Amino acid sequence: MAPAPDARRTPTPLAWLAGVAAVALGAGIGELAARFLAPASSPVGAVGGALIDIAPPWAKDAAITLFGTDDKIALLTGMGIVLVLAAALAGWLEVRKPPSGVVLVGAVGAAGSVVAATRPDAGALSWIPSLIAGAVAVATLAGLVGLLRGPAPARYEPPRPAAGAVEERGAAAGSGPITAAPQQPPEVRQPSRRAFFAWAGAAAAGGILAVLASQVRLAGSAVVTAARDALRLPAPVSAAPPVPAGAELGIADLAPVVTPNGSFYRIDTALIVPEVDPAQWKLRVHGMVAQEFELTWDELLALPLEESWTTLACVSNEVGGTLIGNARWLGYPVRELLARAGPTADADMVLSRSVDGFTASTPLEALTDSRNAILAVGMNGEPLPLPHGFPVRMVVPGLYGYVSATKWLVELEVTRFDTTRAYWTDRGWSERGPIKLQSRIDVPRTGQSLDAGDTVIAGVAWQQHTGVAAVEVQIDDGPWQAATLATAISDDTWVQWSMPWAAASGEHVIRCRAVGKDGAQQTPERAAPAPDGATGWHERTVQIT
Ligand SMILES: Nc1nc2c(c(=O)[nH]1)N[C@H]1C(S)=C(S)[C@@H](COP(=O)(O)O)O[C@H]1N2
Ligand SMILES: [Mo]
Repeated sequence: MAPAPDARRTPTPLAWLAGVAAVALGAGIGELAARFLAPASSPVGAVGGALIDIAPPWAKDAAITLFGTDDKIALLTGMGIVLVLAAALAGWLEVRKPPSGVVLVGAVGAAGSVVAATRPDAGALSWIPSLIAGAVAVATLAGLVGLLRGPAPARYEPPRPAAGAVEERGAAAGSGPITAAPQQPPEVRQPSRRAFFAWAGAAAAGGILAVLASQVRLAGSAVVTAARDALRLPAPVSAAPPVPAGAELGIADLAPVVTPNGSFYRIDTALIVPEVDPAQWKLRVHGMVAQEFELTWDELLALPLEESWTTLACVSNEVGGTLIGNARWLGYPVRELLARAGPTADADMVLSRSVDGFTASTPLEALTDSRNAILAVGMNGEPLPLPHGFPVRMVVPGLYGYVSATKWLVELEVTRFDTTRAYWTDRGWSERGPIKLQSRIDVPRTGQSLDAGDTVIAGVAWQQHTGVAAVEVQIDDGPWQAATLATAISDDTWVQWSMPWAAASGEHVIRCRAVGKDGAQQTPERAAPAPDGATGWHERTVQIT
C-alpha cells in the first residue's frame, strides 16, 4: 500500500479534521438519502434504534432518570460524540497507516447498512442510506488525506532496485540513476494546506446542510401530517363525563388535572417517530382465536366510538416523577374486537405490536373485563399526535404503559404468557404491570423560596382502576395530617389534593402518602422503577424565610 512518506509532517489535528469532515459529509448524505429512499431507516435512526433495543433495563432506567423525556436527545448527542471521536481516529489512521482509516469508515458504513436492513421496520431499501454514507465518507477521507500528503515529491525517488537486483543493492548504490540525485535531504513539496482547508470545510458544511435538509419535511412524510390535519374524528356514541366541578384546584405549579397534549410525557423506543398513513393502516387480530380478521381505518371509524378519561403512567417514573399524564381518549373497546375474534379458552394474554416492532403483553382479562381498554384514535378532542401513536394506540386503565399502551398499533395477537414475551419483559421487566399507588408533591416547587405565613401544599395521587381514598401529609416528622382530596374524574384518573400550611421560617421536610380505595396504604419502602414500578414516599425539602 502507498506509504505516507510525509506522515510525520501532517499535524495530527489536520488528520482529525480530515476524518471528521469526511464522516460529516457521509453521514449527512446518508441521512438525506434516507429521507428519500426509506424514511424509517436513517443510518443514525437505525443504529440508535438498535442501541435502544440492546440496552439492558438498568440502562433504560438510568437514561430516563438522568434525562427524563430528553433521553432521545441524550442518546443522539452521545452517538454524535462517539461518531466524531471515531471519525477523528479514522483520519489519524488514514494519515499514519493508510488505508486503515478508510477501511474503518467503510466498515462502519457497512455495519450500519446491516443494522438498518435488519430493523423490525426495515424496508427493501433500508440498507442503502448507510452504504451511501460509508462510500461518501471513504471517498472524501481518501481525497482529503491525499491533499494533506500533497503531490508526490517529484525530485526524490527512494532507491528502487530493479527486480532481481536486490542482492546487488549495496554494490549498485554508487551507480545508476541515484548518483545523479543531489546528496542532500530530499525536498518534499509543501502539501496544499489551503486546498485542504477549503475542501475539508466544504465537506463539513455540506454534511451539516445535508443533515438539515434531511430534517425538512419532504413530500413523502408530509402525507401523514396532512392526513392528520385533514381528519375529522367522528363524535362518540358515549361521551366522557365533563371534568367535575372541584376536580381542578387551579393552584399555580400543580399539574393540571387534564394534561394538554403538547405537554403530555412521551416515552418510547422510537428514535424517529413512525409515520403511519391512516389510509394504509390495518389492524390484524390473530393468534389463539376462532376467527382471525383485519380492520381498516375506515372500518374502525365506522364503529361506535366511546370516550373515556384515563391517566397513563410509565413504569420508569421515579417517586415524585412526571412520567404521567391524564387525557380524554376516544376509541373503540378492545373487548368488542376480541369478542369478534373469539379467544380460545387457554389464551391468557394479548401481544399488541407497533409498526416499529415494539410489543406489549397485556393480560387478556384486562382487555375483556368492563374497564375502558380501548383502541384510541383521539386524545383530548383531536386525533392522536404523531408522537403519541397516530393513528391508533391502545389505552388500558390500571396498567403501566409498557404492558398496555402500544402506540402506532398494527397487530393484536392472542396468545399465552408462558409462550410469548414482549419488548420490555424480554429485557428483564415484570410480565405484569399493574400501576402502584403513588402520590406526589407539586407545590411548593423544588427550590422555591417562600415567605413564612399561610401557604398551601398540593399535589396529585393515583392508582388507576383502583382509585385514591385519601392523601396524608407529614411535616418535619410531625403527625400525619389528612389533605383535602379534590373530586376525582374517575378511579381511572389521578386526583389532585391540597392542604393549607402555616409555614414557619426555617428548613422543612414535607412528605405525602396515599391510601387506595381498596384500603391499602402507600408503602414507604423504596423500590427502583425496575422491574415493576417505583415505590416509596415522595418528600421535599423547602426553605421558608
Ligand atoms: N410503539 C410503542 N408504543 C409504546 C412504547 C414504545 O416504546 N413503542 N412505550 C410504551 C411506554 S413504556 C409508555 S409509558 C407509553 C407512553 O405513552 P406516551 O408516550 O403517549 O405518553 O407508551 C407505550 N407505548
Ligand atoms: Mo413506560
